[in-house]
Amino acid sequence: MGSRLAPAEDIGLLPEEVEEAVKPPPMYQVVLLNDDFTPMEFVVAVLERVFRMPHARAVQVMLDVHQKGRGVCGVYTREVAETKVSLVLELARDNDHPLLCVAEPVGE
Ligand code: TYC
Repeated sequence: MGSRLAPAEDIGLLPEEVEEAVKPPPMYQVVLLNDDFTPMEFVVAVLERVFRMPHARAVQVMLDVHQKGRGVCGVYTREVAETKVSLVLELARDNDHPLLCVAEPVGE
């Protein structure tokens, strides 16, 4: 049959499994929470390092969180979002800061 791919049903996939396989994955936003103790420069450094933000953007996001209480740092697949949350919490704990960060499904 030349180089054509087998139809999904020929390799044992049910229509709903095909549907699931081609759907884009659910996305999660990583949200940074404000607190009264974590130094601003530390938050900026975390945003630069973990979320690869340029300095000016990191300052802007930090100030936004400082003023509004929370802010989205980025949107990722679940595993990547959870890894970024763990990295932020580890950096915060290693430096004795109470900085908090959570991942939540987009659209909640
Ligand atoms: N509110 C902190 C301060 O005044 C700064 C801060 C910003 C802390 C953002 C956490 O996610 C945060 N030092």
